[in-house]
Amino acid sequence: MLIDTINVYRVAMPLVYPFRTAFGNDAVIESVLVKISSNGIVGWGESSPWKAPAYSSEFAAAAFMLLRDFIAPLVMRKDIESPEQLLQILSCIKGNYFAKAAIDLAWWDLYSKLQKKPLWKVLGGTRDKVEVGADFGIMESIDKLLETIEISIKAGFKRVKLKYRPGWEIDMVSSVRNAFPKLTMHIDCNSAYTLSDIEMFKKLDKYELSMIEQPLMHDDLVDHAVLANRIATPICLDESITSIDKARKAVQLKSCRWINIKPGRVGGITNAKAIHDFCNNEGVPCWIGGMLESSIGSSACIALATLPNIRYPSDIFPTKRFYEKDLGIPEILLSGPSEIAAPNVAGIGAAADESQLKKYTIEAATLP
Ligand code: OSB
Ligand code: MG
Repeated sequence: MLIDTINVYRVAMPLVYPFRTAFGNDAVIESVLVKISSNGIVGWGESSPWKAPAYSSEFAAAAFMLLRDFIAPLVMRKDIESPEQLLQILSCIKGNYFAKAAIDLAWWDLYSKLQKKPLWKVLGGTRDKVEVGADFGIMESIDKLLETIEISIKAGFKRVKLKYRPGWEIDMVSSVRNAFPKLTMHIDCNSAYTLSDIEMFKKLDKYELSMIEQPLMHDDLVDHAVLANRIATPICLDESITSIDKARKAVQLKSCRWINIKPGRVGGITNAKAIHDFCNNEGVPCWIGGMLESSIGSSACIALATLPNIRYPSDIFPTKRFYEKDLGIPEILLSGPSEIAAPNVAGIGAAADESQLKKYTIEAATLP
């Protein structure tokens, strides 16, 4: 697979309403797209670190620049036959997982297209439909939240994730638990807390949350192990797991009982699969997270969610939940209550809609 052309795009995708989390209120999602070509066949990749370095230290403008000035020149005109070879080529760049993920996804799309197989089958997926959950940002009132949860329960969603931040905490969880005693639910703190909040986390134990996602610092493993030892509710790490090495250390330290795998955050599909396989061997269950990607990035998440150690409904959403029109085609649709079908086409299963791409592009580069 000789890579002969590379296109890089930084795009801004307007949301239908702002997404409110512990790290900010966003009305537009900035994402980075990569198109690689080999002999006329193209592969699409996407990764979405967002506009500001508020979820992690990465951000879209920097990822774009890194892809254009360092990563694309490293990959250009190379004959890359295996995912390990791509990792090897990129190994001289430290960190910058989101930027690396965009090219990794494009490589996997192209690779599975050449094999004429869906990506999820190439990866060894064991189911053709994946379970997905409903997810709620911080809202203007508890009543509004309860009303919205009720709608998703009626629509058949099997679990609910609630964004959690100072000012939207125990009272919120207790109201939801009172209204829905049997609901499978968890909270996502997006690293808004420290060990000085242990008493608050202990109080959450009685609400039987299935897990608490990323309570402490975005790059911490040690304090999470301390917290995990003091509370009954399982901890799930998201932000802290940026590599297979971090996953190994988290398991060794007992920092978490679950791992949320996001292909962007860990540098792509090869690393995501490696983390999945490692956790499977260690008996640590996983699920797949997302960054509100277009259907290109979401399709990679769907492929990963077909793997056997994905044991909780994933954060993969139908396009219409966040966007009026998807940047990718086809858009993501539910195939049934709380479920999305893995596509039966070769590759990742989505590509950019050229007119949407043109509309949303902030900057673009072409190599050579
Ligand atoms: O922490 O999981 C997160 C979205 C963007 C950035 C970070 C996160 C999220 C989500 C995804 O929570 C949920 C969703 O896709 O609605
Ligand atoms: Mg999270």
